[in-house]
Amino acid sequence: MLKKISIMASVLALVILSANSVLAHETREVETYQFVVGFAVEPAFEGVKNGVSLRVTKPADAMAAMEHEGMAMDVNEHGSIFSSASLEQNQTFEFEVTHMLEGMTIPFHSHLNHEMTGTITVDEMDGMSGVVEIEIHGEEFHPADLTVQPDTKLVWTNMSEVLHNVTSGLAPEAGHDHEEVVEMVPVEGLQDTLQVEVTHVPTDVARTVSLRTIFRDPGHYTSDLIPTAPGHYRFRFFGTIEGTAIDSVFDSRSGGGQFSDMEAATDLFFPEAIPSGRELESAIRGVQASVVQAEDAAISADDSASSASLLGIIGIVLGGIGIATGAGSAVIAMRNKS
Ligand SMILES: [Cu+2]
Repeated sequence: MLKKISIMASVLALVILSANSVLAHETREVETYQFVVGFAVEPAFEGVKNGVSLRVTKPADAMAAMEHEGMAMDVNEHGSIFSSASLEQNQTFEFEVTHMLEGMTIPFHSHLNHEMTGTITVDEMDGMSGVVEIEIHGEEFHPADLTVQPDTKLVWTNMSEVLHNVTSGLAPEAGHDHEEVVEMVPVEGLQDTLQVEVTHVPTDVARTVSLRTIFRDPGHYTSDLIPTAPGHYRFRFFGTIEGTAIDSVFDSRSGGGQFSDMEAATDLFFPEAIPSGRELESAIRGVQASVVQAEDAAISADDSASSASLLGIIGIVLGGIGIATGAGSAVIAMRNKS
């Protein structure tokens, strides 16, 4: 299993490396699940509709997946029917022969010594039943080739001092390291059990949003969001998956994580720069402050002439607010259209 996971990890690493330039998402094991996390749209720019993207998969239990999907079973495939942990001396591994295997011959081997092989032929009419013991010695299985009926329980016991394992399928030819790809299946229904807290880290503003499914993309979830400030974002997923408690934090790049930071949109505007919401807000605040100053000045002014000119200034300033607000609505309207 450890080997499987490490192979899976290296396969994933390859996939991630090769896709890195396109998709800067972080892939991580969370409990027994695999999370792929990032912004729904990357590169991510402030002011543009985006969201949290979460994909959750888990390793397919080979048998369960086959029963579920009625797929053809390849008993020769490495580990497709069973694969034990490494067995120390006197440790055992059990496998109960199911009716699905009727009529098949399942090869098996010790994954730690590919020279050691055997076969299980399943025959309803002619074969051993009950509990069948197989001893693992230094160089071979005793017995190596057996015929059993469905419902027979096979028990392998490692009699030697050497670590052994029992894996179904054909051992790859000596000298060839076999490749294993663990099939991953989507985990569905998480919109009901998992939430995400989105934090804009520089301002420490957080909001918890629910996840929604994506049409025809099972196991992939998103939340709709228009990020309005650039920089480091943090996604914290919490809740449960299939009864397992989850609380997992993912940071964007500048926080040491692997998915894209939110980038300022300034450089993309053409031909006119559109101020961002936060820029408009601070501009309006500045104008408001000027109005207050002007009012104070008007109140303290003695002669009516200067009052009049100050009132004129207030008028200009108020006009400025009108323009800024209008621009803000225009920006919002434009962004809604896109
Ligand atoms: Cu093997």
